[in-house]
Amino acid sequence: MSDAAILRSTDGEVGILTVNNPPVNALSAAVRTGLGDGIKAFAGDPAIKAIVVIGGGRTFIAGADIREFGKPPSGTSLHDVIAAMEDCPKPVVAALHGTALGGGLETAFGAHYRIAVPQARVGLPEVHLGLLPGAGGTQRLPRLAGAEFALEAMVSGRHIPAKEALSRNIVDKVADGDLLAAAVAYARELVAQGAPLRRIRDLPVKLGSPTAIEDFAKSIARKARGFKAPWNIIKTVQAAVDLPFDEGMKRERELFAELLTSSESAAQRHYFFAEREAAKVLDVPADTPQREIKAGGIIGCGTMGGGIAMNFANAGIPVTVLETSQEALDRGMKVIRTNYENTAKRGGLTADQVEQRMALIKPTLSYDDLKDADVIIEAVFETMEVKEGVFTKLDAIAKPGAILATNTSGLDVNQIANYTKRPSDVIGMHFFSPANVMKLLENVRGKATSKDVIATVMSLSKKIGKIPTLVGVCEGFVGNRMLRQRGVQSAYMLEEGALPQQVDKVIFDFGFPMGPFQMSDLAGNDVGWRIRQGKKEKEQRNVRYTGYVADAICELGRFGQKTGAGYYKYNLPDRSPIPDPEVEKLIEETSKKLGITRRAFSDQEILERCLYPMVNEGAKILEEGMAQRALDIDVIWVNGYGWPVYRGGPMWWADNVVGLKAVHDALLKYRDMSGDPFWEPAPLLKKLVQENRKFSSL
Ligand code: 3H9
Repeated sequence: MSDAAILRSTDGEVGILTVNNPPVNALSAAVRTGLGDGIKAFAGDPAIKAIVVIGGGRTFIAGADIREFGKPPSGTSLHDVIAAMEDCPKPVVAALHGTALGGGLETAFGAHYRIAVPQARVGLPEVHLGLLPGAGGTQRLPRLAGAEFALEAMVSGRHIPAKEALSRNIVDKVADGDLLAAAVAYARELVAQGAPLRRIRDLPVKLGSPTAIEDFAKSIARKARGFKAPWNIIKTVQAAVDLPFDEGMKRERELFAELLTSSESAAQRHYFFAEREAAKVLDVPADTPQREIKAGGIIGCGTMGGGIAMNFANAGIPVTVLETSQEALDRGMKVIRTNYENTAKRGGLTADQVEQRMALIKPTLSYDDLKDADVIIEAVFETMEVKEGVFTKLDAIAKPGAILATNTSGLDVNQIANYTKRPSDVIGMHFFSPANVMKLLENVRGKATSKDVIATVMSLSKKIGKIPTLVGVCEGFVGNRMLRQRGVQSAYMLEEGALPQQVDKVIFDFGFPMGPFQMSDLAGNDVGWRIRQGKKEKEQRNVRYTGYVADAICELGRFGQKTGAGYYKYNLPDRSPIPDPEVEKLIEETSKKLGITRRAFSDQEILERCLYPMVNEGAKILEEGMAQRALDIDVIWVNGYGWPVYRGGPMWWADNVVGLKAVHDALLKYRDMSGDPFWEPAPLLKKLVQENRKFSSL
C-alpha cells in the first residue's frame, strides 16, 4: 500500500490504483503524488502487465482540489501525473463511475483507454469556476471529440452522460456490473491483443467547418458577457487547431494562469463554496433528524402555486393543489400543462414524462384532501387577513407533524405562525417567480420554528431542485430588503438629474441582466404604485418620498411592458426598451416641481449610489442576525436578483473588490452631500473598517 490517498493492489498481472480521498476524490497533493508514484512503481514492476486507475467510494475524481488554488504548489504536479500515465509503457485503463470532472477527466485522458459504468458522467466544468481545463483538457478533448464538440462541452461545462461520451470517443467502453472487474478484464484483453498504447496527444484535431470557432464565439456573445473563462477556452481550442500539441499545452498554461489570478475566478470559486455553505445551518447540526416528506400540498394554483407544484412533481413527489374555484383550478392546471408541453417541444421532456409529472399533481377544491400532506405551502394573496384564514384552516386539518409553510415575500412569518396552535411547525419558504425556473429559495426561520423543521425544509429544498438559504423575519427578508435600497437611490437620482437609460446602462454594464427601471417595467410599475398609495409614504415626515417620478409615470397609465410603455416605450416586436422623450420631459418637470436643479451624473456615482447602500443594508442584516453569514447574502443576490456571479455577490465584492473602507468612506461622502441619514454607515461596517476586517471574517 502506498500513501493512504492512493491504495495500491493487484489482481494477477493487473496493478490497481484506487483513489481514496472522500467525499469526491479531489486531486489533492497527496492524491497526485500517490498516483504518480503508483504509476511509476507498477511501470517498473515486471510482474505487472497493465494498470487500472479507479475511484474509491461514490465517484471517480471530481477535479483539482479547488481549496488548493492560490496556495503554493506542493507534491507532484497534475501535468507530471498525466504525463507519467501517458508515457507508461504498459496499458493504463481509467475506470469511471460517479463523475469524472475537470482535472479528473484530464487524468483519465492520460490513460490509454477509458471504461465507464452507464450511470457515469464526465465533463470539464472549470468554466463555472472562472477557469479552463488546465491539465491538457483543452488540447486533448478536441483530439478525441472534435473542436466543435469540445468548445460546446467546455464552455457549457455540462456533465456528459456515459452513452454520449461513448459516441464521442471520450470513453471507449461502457460496461454494466462491477466496474473494477470489468476494467481488469478490459486491461487483460488489451494486453492479450497487444493493443497499442493509444496516446491522445498523437491524434489529429478534428474541425468540421473552418469558421466553426468564430461562429461559436459569436453564438455565445450574449450569454458570456462579462465572463473571462469562455473567451480563453475559445483561444485554447484555436491553439489546439493551429499548433502542435506541446505548443498548444504551453498556450493552455498561459491562458489558465491568466484566469487563475483573475478576480472573476476568485469570485466564482467563492460562489462555488458559498452555495454549498448556504445550505448548512449553523445551529442545526447535519445529523438533526428530519421529517419524512412523501407528499406535499399547495394552497393556490396561480403563477406561484403552480410553479411550486411543478417543483414537487419534477422531483417525483406527489402534490395536491388547492384553489377556491373550479375555474381558477382549471386555469392553473392548464398553465402547468402548457409549461411542461413547452419544455417537451424544446426536447427537455418526453411526452410520457409530461404525463407522469401531470399525474403527480392532484387538483382539489377541498382542504380535506390536504390532510395527508407532510408539507403544505401556502401561495395565496399577500394580505394578513387571507393568510390568517388559510393558516387557521390548515391548523384544523393538517396531520400532526405536517410542516406548514408560507410563501409570503413580505409578511411577518411569526404572526402567521401564531394563527396556528403549532408555531414550531411553521416556516417561510420564499420562492422567486417564476417558481418553476428560479433556483433561489429564501427559507424564513420564525421565532418558534423547530430545528427539525428547518433541517427538513433545507434538505427538501435541494430535493426539489432549489438552492436554499436560511434568513430571519424582517421586512423584505434579505433579498428584497437590499433591493429596496437600490430602488430608493435610483428613484432619487432621476429627480436629481439622471435618466432611466443612464442608470440602467450602468447596472447592465456591471453585469446584471437589466437595470432597475427596465426591471420595474417588466414587473409592472402599477404594483409599487398601489403599495405606495396604501402606505401613505408621502405624508411620512423625515423620510424623503421615493415615488414622485414613478407615480407620475403610472398616472399616465404607463405600467410597463404590458401597456407598451413605462420608463421606456416598447413598440418593437422583441420588446426592447426605447428611451422616450416624453418620459424625459416628465422627469424634468418633476425635478422642477420639487425645486431640484438637475445636474450631470457620472457612471461611477450611479454605481456607488445603487450598490453601496445594498452593502450597507447587508451589514445591518448581518448585525441583526437575519442572514447567517455574508456568503448567504451573496448566494441570494446571485440566484435571485441577477448579481453577476463573476463579481461574487455584493458582500464578496465589497470585501474583495471595492474594500470596506472605500464603501464606508463613500457612504459618508454621500451623507455629507445630501444630509440624508439614509447614508449613515451601519455600526457593523464601521467596526469592521476600524478593525481592518472583512465581512467574511465574521
Ligand atoms: C480543475 O479540475 C482544474 C484543472 O483543470 C486544472 C488543474 C491544473 N475540490 O457538491 P457536493 C467538496 S477545477 C474541493 O456537495 P454533490 C464540496 O465543497 C475543478 N472540494 O456533492 C463539498 O464539501 P462540503 C473541476 C470539492 O454530490 C463536498 O466536496 N471540477 C470539490 O452534490 C461534496 O460536494 C469541478 O468543478 C473540488 N473539486 O456533487 C467539480 N468538489 O461537504 C466541482 C466538491 O465540505 N464539484 N468538493 O460542503 C462538483 O461539481 C460537485 O461537487 C460534484 C458532487 C458533482 C462532484
